[in-house]
Amino acid sequence: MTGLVKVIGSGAMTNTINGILDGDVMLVIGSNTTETHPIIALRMLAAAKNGSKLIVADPRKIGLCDHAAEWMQQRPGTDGALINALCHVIIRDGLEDKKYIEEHAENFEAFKSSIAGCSPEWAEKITTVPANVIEKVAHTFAKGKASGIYYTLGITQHTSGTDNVLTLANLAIITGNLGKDGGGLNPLRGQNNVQGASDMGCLPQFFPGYQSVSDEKAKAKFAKIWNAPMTDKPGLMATEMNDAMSDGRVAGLWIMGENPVLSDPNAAHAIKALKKLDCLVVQDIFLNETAEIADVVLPAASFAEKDGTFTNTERTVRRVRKAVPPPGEARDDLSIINMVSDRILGKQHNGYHGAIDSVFHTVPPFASEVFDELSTCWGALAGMNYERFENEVLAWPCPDKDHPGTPILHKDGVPRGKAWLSEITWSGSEETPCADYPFILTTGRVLYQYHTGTMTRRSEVLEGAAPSAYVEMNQADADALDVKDKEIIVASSRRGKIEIAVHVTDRVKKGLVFIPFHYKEASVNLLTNDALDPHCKIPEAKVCAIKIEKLKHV
Ligand SMILES: Nc1nc2c(c(=O)[nH]1)N[C@H]1C(S)=C(S)[C@@H](COP(=O)(O)OP(=O)(O)OC[C@H]3O[C@@H](n4cnc5c(=O)[nH]c(N)nc54)[C@H](O)[C@@H]3O)O[C@H]1N2
Ligand SMILES: Nc1nc2c(c(=O)[nH]1)N[C@H]1C(S)=C(S)[C@@H](COP(=O)(O)OP(=O)(O)OC[C@H]3O[C@@H](n4cnc5c(=O)[nH]c(N)nc54)[C@H](O)[C@@H]3O)O[C@H]1N2
Ligand SMILES: [Mo]
Repeated sequence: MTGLVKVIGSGAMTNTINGILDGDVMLVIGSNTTETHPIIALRMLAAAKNGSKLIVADPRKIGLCDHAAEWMQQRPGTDGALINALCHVIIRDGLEDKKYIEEHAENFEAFKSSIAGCSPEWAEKITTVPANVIEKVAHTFAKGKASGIYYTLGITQHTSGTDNVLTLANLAIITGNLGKDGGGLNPLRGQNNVQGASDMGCLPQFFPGYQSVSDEKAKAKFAKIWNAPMTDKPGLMATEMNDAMSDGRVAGLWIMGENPVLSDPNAAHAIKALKKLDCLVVQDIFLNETAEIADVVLPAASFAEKDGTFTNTERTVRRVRKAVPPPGEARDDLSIINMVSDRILGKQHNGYHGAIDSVFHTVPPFASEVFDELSTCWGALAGMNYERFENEVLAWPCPDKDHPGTPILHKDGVPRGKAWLSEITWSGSEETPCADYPFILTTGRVLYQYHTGTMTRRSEVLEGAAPSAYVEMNQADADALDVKDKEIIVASSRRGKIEIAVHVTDRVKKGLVFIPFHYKEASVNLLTNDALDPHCKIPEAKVCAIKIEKLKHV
């Protein structure tokens, strides 16, 4: 993780969405952008139309492939080898940006020797991408005036997720694409405000603004601001909590806006762990599958029923305004937290309704006050406030009231001084196909559904467009299994089994199947592997081994 922070800071896009139009090469790797970030995909398609070369690296024939100059169809879980080979060719053929490396990078010689063996022929054996395609892509990327990298879960949801990101950082650095319009290293973040949540400190090792809990200075600073002693021990990552619940280290859990019963890999293990808790509190806008097994359910208000800010993938902070009051006894998340913490501190609200503002349904401190406090804790937000949001769109860092914000990061070099070139040895997925479980299963999303479907499956239009679960399978595999399109089959892994309809398609190659995780009636997370990346603890949702059998009618 430190390596990652060294290079890319918070994990936001280094560049901007509109900046996609300024580049002349786009490498989109592990991102089904037209379905999962359709607005960003519009920029990519516009750029491609204007002559920017689109390179797609994805094991599935995704929508972008139709517009791509090159498509590398790697075997899932082999990106580390593929990217190391791209870097190998670039250096072998003398295409690296020597001036940038000299001025802005370090550890070049060690990095260069670490990839000496990563020839395109070596990578072809691992990835199945032809060596000549790897060479062509390496040349196109390195010769671009501005080559941008765009990646998401196909890169990160692996036990080698952190390593994969570091190899992409290496590629951006050796080609001098950090801090350049149209270039950069751009993770497209998932949820509308996942960037904001990370910025606020919803990470177990950080105070707000990525200030480490183990940093004495930060600890003293927050102890003073919050007038309370601070710990220097990082908490558990969400993905580490299931084991902690199972072995009794965690006895109570308060979940706000997540549905782990369906979204956690190896869901049966997650459900067992949740059921073992002494107390499970779920705060959600709907009674989701996790709320169904909770001891207490706190009804929350949706985005349209509350005030606050959302920070998007390019670090711009925007106001969210309450359009309608929350229904019934639902309250905005901040007010619920305030009410509970007031009770803990002994402040009374004269019963549930008494002190709640009857018009605004809120309990102080209000969202704007929380933001003001935050801007005193973290220099990157120091120049932002609700007044400025009325007229300006600001990207952090925005250190003072006159600062216009920073759309592109690292223009004058990276925060640590020089960008570190990491020596990464490719390691495969934790579970690979075998005689008993011969298929690689990869999982993900479709355009019309959002995660566990709590919201989208309540919309007739969206549900009508994508109403049921399916497994994408190649014709050759369907023939070998003697199954037909739309036939229900049994898919099972070492962890569980589901029944699901076959969708025969050339989107996947022989040996690979894809199942979206939106559907509770065929919850694919009963099959997936909860093995974690050792650094950032992301689970390996993109690769596990399964078998597929015909459904036997009895
Ligand atoms: N419609 C819709 N949009 C969404 C969401 C949603 O649920 N629905 N969720 C949002 C959230 S929170 C997130 S995080 C993003 C996720 O956005 P994406 O990461 O784009 O979504 P996924 O479908 O999970 O996976 C992306 C791609 O990874 C590919 N892939 C699988 N294995 C590998 C591999 O080993 N290597 C590579 N290079 N690629 C691989 C898959 O074929 C797929 O095309 O989407 C956001 N947008
Ligand atoms: N197999 C597989 N599993 C995956 C993934 C994958 O690609 N494959 N992707 C992973 C990723 S990247 C993600 S982000 C997760 C998503 O997993 P989750 O976050 O668990 O899934 P959601 O369905 O988005 O659940 C969000 C919950 O928040 C509620 N909600 C919405 N708005 C509000 C609000 O304002 N306040 C409150 N309190 N609640 C609200 C919704 O009703 C819903 O119940 O899934 C992960 N799991
Ligand atoms: Mo996500």
